[in-house]
Amino acid sequence: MISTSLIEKFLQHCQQTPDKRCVVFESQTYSYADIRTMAAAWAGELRARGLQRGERVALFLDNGPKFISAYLGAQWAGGTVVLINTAYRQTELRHILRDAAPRFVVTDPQRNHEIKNLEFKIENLEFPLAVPFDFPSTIFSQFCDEVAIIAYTSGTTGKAKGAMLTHRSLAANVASVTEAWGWTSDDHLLLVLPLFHLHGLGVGFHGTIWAGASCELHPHFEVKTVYNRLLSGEPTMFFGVPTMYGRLLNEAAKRDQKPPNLRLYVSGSAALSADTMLAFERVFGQRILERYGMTETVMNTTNPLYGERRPGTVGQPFPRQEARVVHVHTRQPLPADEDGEIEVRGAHVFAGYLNQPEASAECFTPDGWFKTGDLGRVSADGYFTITGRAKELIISGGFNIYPREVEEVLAMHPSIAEVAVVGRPDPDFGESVTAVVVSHDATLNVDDLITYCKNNLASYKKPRHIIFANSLPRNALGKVQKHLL
Ligand code: MCA
Ligand code: AMP
Repeated sequence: MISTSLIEKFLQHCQQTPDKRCVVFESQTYSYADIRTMAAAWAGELRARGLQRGERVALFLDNGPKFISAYLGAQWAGGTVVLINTAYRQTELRHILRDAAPRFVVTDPQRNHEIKNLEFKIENLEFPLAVPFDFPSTIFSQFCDEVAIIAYTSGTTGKAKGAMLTHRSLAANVASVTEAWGWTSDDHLLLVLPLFHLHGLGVGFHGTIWAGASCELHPHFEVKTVYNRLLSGEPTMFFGVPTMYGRLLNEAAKRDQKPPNLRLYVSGSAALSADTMLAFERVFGQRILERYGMTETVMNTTNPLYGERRPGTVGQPFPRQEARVVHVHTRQPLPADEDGEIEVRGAHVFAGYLNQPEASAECFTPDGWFKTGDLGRVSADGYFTITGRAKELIISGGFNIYPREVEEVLAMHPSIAEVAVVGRPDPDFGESVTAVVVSHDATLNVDDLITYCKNNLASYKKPRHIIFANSLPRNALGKVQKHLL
């Protein structure tokens, strides 16, 4: 069992290797000691402003040193961090801020206007902060079972649910990940994923500070910059969603030079097609390691560091974790190669959804297996394959979009009588959002509808295609038959 929390591990590294580089951002290098000082200042500031243990601090920030130091500082001060995607607009923000009721929201001045309408008092702090703070570095083992992070993940009702991850589950996760992938203090991760999701934060950043390693953090994925950084030979690892690998392949076709081998390329958050994986291997000379995770559990299964990385599969459970396939109705475990729903169990699994006792109880079996809602099978030699989803979900470029959420916004439009939202295969994003709309307003314009969605929801949720129909296909019970769309 893991008895150290992430913060404790980070502080140990700060003590042992204070001058080692921890994060590089926009050509500036921050050592472990630098990040510790910045995090301590945030912890002190939050404490000075009255933050109590267990109270929530929401981060509405893009990637950067401010995110990292406020994140570590809030946890160091005993707070729970609420992660917010910076693409979120009023509809999503209002829901999250009401549900999580954070004591503080840390954001940038350019985002104040999004928050202002939501009845939050705005105070501007100078960054970096300079309030001294020194907490003992060993107290965290006492609150390992308290919630470290609340991460919102879309619910089937269209409203996101706050998945509560404890210090213990985060530590169990990162210990398994670093072990499975042989992550050492010599590693330098090229980190371009958003930190407000667990792929970037719980895998990329946590792994870095758990291993006492370093990362090169970018504001976002920009294919030319990433290709150039890979060419430099400096990063030893790169983590991406399949869209990023597809774009890197297109970029390689335009370049004369190919990057030297990295220690490890990892893909996740959405299915990596066997075609992309094999094409990447042909062009870049090495095979991507595909793994499978979700917000509620962070990481579940992985292809091996050494051994066969089997295309189209997500590998086997991480060390100290369990996974199985059960029948979707009887919930009984299935033999190898039979299709069912994937369930996982272990210390890495979350503690439930905030303010949702029923949904939290429903997603666990009495003996502690978490029902992932992902359909799949397992081979006789233990490799898992994801074949579909029991939950209605569109995954576009690694971002989750619940059709219901987009339908609810479109249905409120005065000119729309009926609407159904479905995912369509997309060469870049894997899947893309398509809305089938019934309207009696002949002047209704596609661009106006898209703008309407963007004003209400994160832009990546907007439909990429809008199809007008006279009616929607419905079954005898009146339910829209989406497979016919
Ligand atoms: C951006 N846009 C998108 C997406 N991303 N549209 C559909 N799907 C997307 N994924 C839209 C923007 O709204 C904007 O529209 C326009 O594209 C340009 O925005 P930009 O940010 O420049 O886009 P991009 O460079 O094309 O971004 C693609 C991306 C990004 C780099 C692949 O989507 C990304 O970083 N994805 C990673 C998501 C991730 O980390 N997921 C992990 C969650 P407009 O101009 O109209 O406003 S899952 C997880 O955490 C679990 C643990 C797991 O298993 O990993
Ligand atoms: P999220 O709720 O944003 O954490 O998304 C988690 C979902 O992403 C999972 O339940 C899966 O449906 C999907 N996912 C993550 N990794 C993979 C993968 N390697 N292959 C297929 N689907 C994946």
